[in-house]
Parts: sequence; C-alpha cells; structure tokens
Amino acid sequence: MDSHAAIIEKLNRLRRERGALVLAHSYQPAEVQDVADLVGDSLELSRAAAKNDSARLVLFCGVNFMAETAAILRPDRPVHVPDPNAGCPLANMITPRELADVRREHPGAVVVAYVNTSAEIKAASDICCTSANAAQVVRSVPADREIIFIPDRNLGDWVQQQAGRGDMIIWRGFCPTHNRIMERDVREARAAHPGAPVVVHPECRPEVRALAEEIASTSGMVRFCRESPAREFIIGTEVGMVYRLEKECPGKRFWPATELADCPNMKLTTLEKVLWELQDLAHPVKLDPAVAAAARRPLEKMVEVLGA
Ligand code: CIZ
Repeated sequence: MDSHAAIIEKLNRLRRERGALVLAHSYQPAEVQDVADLVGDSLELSRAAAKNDSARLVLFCGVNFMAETAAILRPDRPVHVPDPNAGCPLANMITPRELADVRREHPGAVVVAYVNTSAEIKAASDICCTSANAAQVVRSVPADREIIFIPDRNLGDWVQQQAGRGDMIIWRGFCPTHNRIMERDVREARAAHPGAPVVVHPECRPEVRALAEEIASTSGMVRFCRESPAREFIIGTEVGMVYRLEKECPGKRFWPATELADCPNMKLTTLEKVLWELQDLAHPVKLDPAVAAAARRPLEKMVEVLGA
C-alpha cells in the first residue's frame, strides 16, 4: 500500500472510532476535500454540524473563524482544527477596540458583520451575514438606521449597490487572496478562453467585479456553473474552488483567473494534519462561554431575517 492510501486508511479508521464529522471548506486542498464528509461554505458547514446529532466531535478544515462559528452554534460538542495557525487576515483587520470606536462615532448604527470575523467581533455586532445573503441582510435594516458594514470593503461596496444603500459606513478590510486577482488577469484569461463566462467572488476588487458576468458567493458559484449552458468558466476566487466546481459540475472546465489566488492559511491543512488531529486531539477550539453566547445572537438574527 502506498503512503497516501495508508494515511487514508488510518484516517478512516480513526474518524469512525472517534465519531468525527470531517468538514472541509471549498478553498481547502483537493486531498482534504476528498476525505471530508461535507464540502461547502463556512456557514453551510457550521449549520450542518449544528444539525448533526450523531457525531461526537467535529474536525473543521478551513480557517479559524469558521471552526469558531461551528463551536458557537453548537457549544455542547468539541470542534477541532488540524492546524491552529490557520488564521484569516481579513478577520484580523478589525479589532474589538476599532469596532467600539466606530460605533461611538455612529451611535444608533446597526453593525452588520460578515461571518469572516472573530468570535469577539461577532459578539460586538448586531447581525451577521455571508457573501450569499449579505444584500438580503442589509435590506432588512430599517432605512432610517445607519449601517456599519465590517470588515470587507469590497463585499461592502458590492452589497451597498445590490441593496441600494449608498450610505453605508464600510470598514477598510480586504482579503489579501482575493485582492491578488487583477483586472489584467481576467482580461488575459478571457483572451485564452473566449466565450467562457467570468464568475467572481464579491471580495474581489471593484474593477475585477466590473468585468464579470456573474458575482457570487462560493455556494452561488456552484449553482450558477451547474445551471449555466456554458461548458467553460473563468473563476475569480481562491483556487481551491476550481476543484470543488470540477467535482460538482462533471464535464465542465474551470480556469482560475489567476493561480496566485492561493490562500496560504487554507493550505496549512494537509491530509497528514487531519490524521494527526484525529490521533492526538491536540487543537480544540477554545472560546470564552460568554463571548460564544454573545456571538450566537447576531448569527441567530441573520437566520431569523432569512427565514431559514
Ligand atoms: O464564508 C465562506 O465560506 C467564504 C469565505 C466565502 C463564500 O463565499 O462562501
């Protein structure tokens, strides 16, 4: 047996013994997506984990805020991560003190927090959103209330256009991986694959979004590419998404707008680390119970607004 097959065999034996539910975000390396019980966006995965009553532990392969969200939604069960160093630079671009300052400057404003935020930031926010539902969440805020949108300026800019709320106060954060996708990359990819629709994530720069046929969250990208009659697509998001799309849309071809949109934090997870965590259980997510309880409120508010 080769070493890859031996790792998979051990991993499968251990996940059964541990009663583990293995979740992988769409930006994870292919080999990690292949061993997951479920691949999806951060909220889909966290909600699936919360609904699952049979697993005894959750192993979340993604970045830390995602595993935290799973732990917030289901505090009675351990959530583990393969590598605790897998942070999210976007989530780190606003601190609790900065949020408190901007709130003081805009008393009465509603804070809409993208799920790509730490538990502390969620705890200090009014309502969460994902890239799939951000416009709907923003539309739910009464017109006479100011909105502070955190932490992604590109998503905020797109959402304010979608929701017709030109008056939002948008925090200045950005995802360094999505920011790496340039207008020139999209133009070159179009020239190389004429006729292929360009599908980009709302975390991309405005000039990149302006070139796209479709702007969508990762779950929206899967839906769009599955339903579109096109056979080839140019994908402007983290490169791991291309593998997920290839699996979910057999027979279609996907070209990354640039191979440079490769998130180093997402790629900290390897098959070996998944196996080691199942063996050693060394990296549980630890949250202050008061912070977790406070962070659950804006997540529940989002679910309430969506009627989901
Ligand atoms: O929340 C997620 O999973 C991210 C980071 C993006 C998306 O569009 O799903």
